[in-house]
Amino acid sequence: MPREILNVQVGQAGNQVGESFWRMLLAEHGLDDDGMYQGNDPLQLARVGVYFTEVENNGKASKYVPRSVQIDLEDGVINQIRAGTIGRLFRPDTYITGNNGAGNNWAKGFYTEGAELTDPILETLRRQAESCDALQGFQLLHSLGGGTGAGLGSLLLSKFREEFPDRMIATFSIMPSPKVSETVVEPYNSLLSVHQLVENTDLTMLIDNEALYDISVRTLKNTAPAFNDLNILVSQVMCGVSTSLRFPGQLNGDLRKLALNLIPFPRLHFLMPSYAPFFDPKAKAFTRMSVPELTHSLFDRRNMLVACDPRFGRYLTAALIFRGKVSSTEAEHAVSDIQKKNSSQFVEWVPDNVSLTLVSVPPVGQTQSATCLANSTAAQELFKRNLSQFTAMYKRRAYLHWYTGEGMDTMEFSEAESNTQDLISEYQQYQEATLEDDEDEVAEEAPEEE
Ligand SMILES: Nc1nc2c(ncn2[C@@H]2O[C@H](COP(=O)(O)OP(=O)(O)OP(=O)(O)O)[C@@H](O)[C@H]2O)c(=O)[nH]1
Ligand SMILES: [Mg+2]
Repeated sequence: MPREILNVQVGQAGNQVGESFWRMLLAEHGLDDDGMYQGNDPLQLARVGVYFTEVENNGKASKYVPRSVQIDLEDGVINQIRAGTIGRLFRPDTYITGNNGAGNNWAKGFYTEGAELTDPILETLRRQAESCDALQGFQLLHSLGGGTGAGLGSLLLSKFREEFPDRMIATFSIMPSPKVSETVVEPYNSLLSVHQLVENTDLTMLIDNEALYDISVRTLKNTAPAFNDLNILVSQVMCGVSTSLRFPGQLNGDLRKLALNLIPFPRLHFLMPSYAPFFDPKAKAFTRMSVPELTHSLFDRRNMLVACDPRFGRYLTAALIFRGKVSSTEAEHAVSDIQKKNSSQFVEWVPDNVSLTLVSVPPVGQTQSATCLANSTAAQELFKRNLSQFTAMYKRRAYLHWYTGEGMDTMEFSEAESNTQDLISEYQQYQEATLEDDEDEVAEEAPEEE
């Protein structure tokens, strides 16, 4: 019996990414837009219950309904989804909207407009959770740059912790980039969110709009990507990441096992995904990649969903998921080859820190793919980028009145700033830590003689 995940999508980005993700999940599990099974591979249904609830249909074939709640403080995006081709797929009572929006203001999402909506949201979530056999946890989709996904999203995470302390909490969190959006207060909203994510999630998959934009322009040759283009990339990666949860496999079969392998220190639970192959759909000569090529791409910054260079950090851990016909010996060789050739990039004090999962079901329309979730100290680059943009405005107290006007204390800004500084130094500390640290201490006590 697969253990269920409850998806919660909040705000514009959360809901738009969510819509794209659900479309791809339908295709992967052989379901049509009404949730009816049309597939031809029993593996598609073996663990479909992780994300879908099977509903009896008056003696006819079952219908599969997403286990999901769609939330926004304004109703535009949600109305579009509801009126779209998969709008009827979701339970009608799982759409929850407010009227006023949060207008890019984190404080409105967390303290005022959003806080007013938490009771009906939690009521709906409780109902969904109670109808599960064994809920493994929550998956929240949101951007960190706005007011709703970031502010209300953060508030909800703290409520999940309170109400469901023994469930896993994972997020797919979209970091803002000036290449994609021009709103000045985004660094405030995202840093305030990071401050919350450090405390209240078990796993955060970082998705960086800057990286999505670069992949679209450089690799996919799309010079003016729209949100929908970026979101297809995100859902490819979300499907890749969740492959081991959704299909039978040996390793990392649920969120807790995934976290156990990937998170050596509780605060450092920010994972950078990478994916291969990304390719220009219009390029004729798209050739099949070999397993070593696929593996290599996963460690290449151009395939990473976060604009960080892994060569400037070290991998604490990583989980690789190959899909399609991939030989396990070939994959193991490719991975150990990379680790040997780049040994300085992997901390040596976590032996076997790269895990491998193989799933025979490829993504729809492809023969193979590979996804990596990396816990790399290079993630500090992303937090540094956010922190420097935040600090530039915060030291002049720019735009603060919008936040204090909602009852927020500026102390919280200072706390978010110092919590992020701490996070960055923790990454740095483990980046520098070596196996010899202890031996040095021993050596000091008893100096070796030449
Ligand atoms: N990748 C991606 N990013 C998005 C999308 N929509 C918005 N964003 C980014 O998300 C940030 C803005 O957050 P939104 O999700 O629009 O805001 P919200 O959560 O609805 O909050 P408010 O509208 O402020 O109440 C900016 O950084 C945008 O670039 C989307 O569909 N995909
Ligand atoms: Mg919005």
